[in-house]
Amino acid sequence: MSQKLEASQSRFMLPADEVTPEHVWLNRRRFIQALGVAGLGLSPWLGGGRALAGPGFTLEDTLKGLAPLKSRPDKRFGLDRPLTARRVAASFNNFYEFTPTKNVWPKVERFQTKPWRLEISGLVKNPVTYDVKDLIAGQKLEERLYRFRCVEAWAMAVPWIGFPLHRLLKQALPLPQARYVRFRSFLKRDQAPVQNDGSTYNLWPYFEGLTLPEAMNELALVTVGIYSHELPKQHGAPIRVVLPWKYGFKGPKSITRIELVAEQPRTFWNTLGPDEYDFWSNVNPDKPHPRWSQKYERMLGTGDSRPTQLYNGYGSYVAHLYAGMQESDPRFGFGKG
Ligand SMILES: Nc1nc2c(c(=O)[nH]1)N[C@H]1C(S)=C(S)[C@@H](COP(=O)(O)O)O[C@H]1N2
Ligand SMILES: [Mo]
Repeated sequence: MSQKLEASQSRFMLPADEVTPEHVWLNRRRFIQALGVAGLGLSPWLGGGRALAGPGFTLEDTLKGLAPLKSRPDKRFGLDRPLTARRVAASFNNFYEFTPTKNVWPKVERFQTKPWRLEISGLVKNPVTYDVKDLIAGQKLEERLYRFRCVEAWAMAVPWIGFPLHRLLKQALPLPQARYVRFRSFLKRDQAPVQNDGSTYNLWPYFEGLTLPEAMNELALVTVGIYSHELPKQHGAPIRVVLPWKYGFKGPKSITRIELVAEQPRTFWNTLGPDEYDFWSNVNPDKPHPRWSQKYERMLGTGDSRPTQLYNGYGSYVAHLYAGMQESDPRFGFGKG
């Protein structure tokens, strides 16, 4: 292991890294009480409980055996808050293919993420299908400390490892008609229990989309690791998208296809709940979700409350994408302003 890697690892060994899942659970319950949020869709704070791993399957099992990844720290992305502890981030997730609760890790044991193929197709000159292992081996990886904001008002700050999405798109050579990008996650009904139950959010595989300029933005990260290692399955192994200026659901996990298209694509949550989850979904404190305020966010693990920032604080990178629009423009954020 390189010195650089060791140094970057020790940076993350904060006291909070010892926080146990029990603390997470307690904070979560406090959080539920504080917000008084209930309902369907993206707000099932109430789900869960400690669930139902196979006998002896532990959170530790989802972290052990992850290969370390070499990366160069990208110094442009400093944080205004402490990193979320590794085990906290790995034990409070949204991954509806496995469960509508936050307790995803106990459900991923059977999920096979190797080998994995990723197709880049559609309106491109150079369609290509990568073996993800080779794709990762062939990239210069960067480590970026990003804030991350879920539409449900929880937040974290984590060291992702990946590379800019624009690299893949440029290699594929988009045709002039390509104006949007559509992402598709996996379909493995035998490994993802909710995909197999025939009812819950029955629109699989998960799909998302961006405009091509959004996808080409420097911030849009093809993500293959976190905390100096490959992604644990609950974080969307082996390859996912992270868009730190948008609500978390815009970044699909465990993707299998990136397709360039001419028309604005439909998206999973917008199709299921068009009044609540917009195509744009840029983080905006002044656009409440129809069922809760977006003024504040709660940090996972510590429970700290912080004011939400427009574009999650990344306006210097992305505000130009939405320049000139009116307050009422959904690109500015969604909800009853
Ligand atoms: N395929 C897929 N991708 C997904 C989701 C999902 O349910 N399925 N949930 C989204 C939501 S709502 C959030 S907040 C983030 C959560 O990422 P994390 O669990 O790594 O924190 O993943 C996003 N990507
Ligand atoms: Mo989310």
